Amino acid sequence: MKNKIIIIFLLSFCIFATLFLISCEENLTDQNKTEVSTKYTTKEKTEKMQQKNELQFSRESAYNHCKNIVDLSPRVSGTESHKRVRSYIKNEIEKNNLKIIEDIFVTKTPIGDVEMDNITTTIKGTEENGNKIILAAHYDSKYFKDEKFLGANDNASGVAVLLELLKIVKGKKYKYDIEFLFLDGEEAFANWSDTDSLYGSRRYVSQIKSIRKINAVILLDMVGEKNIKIDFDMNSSPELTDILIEATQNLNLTSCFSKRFIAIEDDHMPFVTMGIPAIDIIDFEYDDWHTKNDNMENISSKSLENVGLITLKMLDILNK
Ligand code: 1BN
Ligand code: ZN
Repeated sequence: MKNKIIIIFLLSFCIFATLFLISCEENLTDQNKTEVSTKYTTKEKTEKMQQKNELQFSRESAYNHCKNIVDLSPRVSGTESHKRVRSYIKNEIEKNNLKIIEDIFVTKTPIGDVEMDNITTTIKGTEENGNKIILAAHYDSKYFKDEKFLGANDNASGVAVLLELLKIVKGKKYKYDIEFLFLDGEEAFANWSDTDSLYGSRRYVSQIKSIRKINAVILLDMVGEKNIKIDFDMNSSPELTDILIEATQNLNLTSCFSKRFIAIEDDHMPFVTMGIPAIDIIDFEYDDWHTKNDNMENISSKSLENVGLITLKMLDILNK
């Protein structure tokens, strides 16, 4: 009987000791976990994920960019609030440790001389031959004399997708350079015409040294509307429309296409006219186009994400 008690006592001791050790180890692991997660700042974590090519397109982050830009808006070229949006874009580029190149110029418009600024940054490709793909979006908003026009969809949405893509493209190893081009002065100040519109893109193409170095231009405009329906733009280069279709099919996102075929004049036109392949990814059927209701209520983070994913897939195809 005495022996039995001793054995039971020893067994209980062993079980208790084992449970105690396991619980200590779990605490230690939790502690280590906290150490790892507090060891790095958000910026450092992003950099580490960029290096490992682990970053996913974040629809929340794209939506926040859109909201932040709208909160700083209107973005009429030449105004103080436009300057604040310029700073926001430049700050986001800097956060990714990339070099900002600004082309600040003054141009004649129907409301007088206006200062504009095309902002670019480039993520180098592995081939190092200077061949590039341009991802573009206009960041100015349309001027209205007596109205505060926010341009959430037109085109804070396109800029927001590009800013989120910056982070992801930086972690990829593409063959070609990827240039991010934040265009100014897309909107007309009075009536849309050859001379009153596309100020930034016309200026950009006037400075191109070799058109052969630009493999493709992908323009994002009005890409944030709920239930997005991307139009088939007949002014876009057919080879890039084919790639857009391939990318969208690949991602099972063909529901993002409209059934409309329309010819759109937008920032891709000066490139197309020069013989550079360019495409406008745009959903032009927008009830609140150029109205004061073009606000965040119309913006869907899902649409921003879908367009971001389609653009990334197009980059994969173009870099094959
Ligand atoms: C797109 C967004 N555009 C202006 N804001 C270009 C455009 C102008 C497209 C007129 C169609 C008609
Ligand atoms: Zn517009």
